[in-house]
Amino acid sequence: MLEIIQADITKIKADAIVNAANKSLLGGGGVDGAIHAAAGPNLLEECRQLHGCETGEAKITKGYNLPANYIIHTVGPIYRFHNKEENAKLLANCYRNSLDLARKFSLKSIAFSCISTGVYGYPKQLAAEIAVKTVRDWLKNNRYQIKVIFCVFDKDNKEIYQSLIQSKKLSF
Ligand code: AR6
Repeated sequence: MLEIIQADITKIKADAIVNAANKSLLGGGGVDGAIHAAAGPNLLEECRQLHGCETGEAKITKGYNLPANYIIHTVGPIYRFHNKEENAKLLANCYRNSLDLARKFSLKSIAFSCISTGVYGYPKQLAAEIAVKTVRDWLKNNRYQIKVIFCVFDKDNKEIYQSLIQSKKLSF
């Protein structure tokens, strides 16, 4: 099941929310900064034990002061560092690996932020197409029941996701 919510992801009560982190996993700006600020300092403590995360990979922590039980930290590609195909592959890996972790922890709901579409510079339309296609394929291939929320923050992403989720046909 897919859903779009326009909200601050730190307010969402899902089994897990997905953070758009950096390779250090030690916090930053954007959604990462908001999640660390809302979760509290114990999150940073746990993140220090994880020794970073490669681009496209995902790691899980507790949610601490958040309404969500868990935080899945994934590192999206920095758009200018890769060609179009590499970017697409790395971004798809973020969604797939996050969903694999959710299944491993028997989670029943997961809210994704729009990974890489802020300071990492991924064009929003392209990123959303990859997000929706990857999640749909994963749900089809895994036969695992989980509610997937796309948590959009800005108006552009809201409109892009709404039109993608209405139409089954994607442009690739
Ligand atoms: N709730 C939901 N979405 C949000 C929130 C929020 N509170 N705040 C921002 N967004 P970004 P990236 C949206 O830049 O591009 C950090 O410094 C935002 O509108 O947070 O993957 C990390 O430490 C955008 O659509 O993440 C990394 O260094 C989306 O979240 C770097 O930024 C992602 O924007 C990662 O860059």
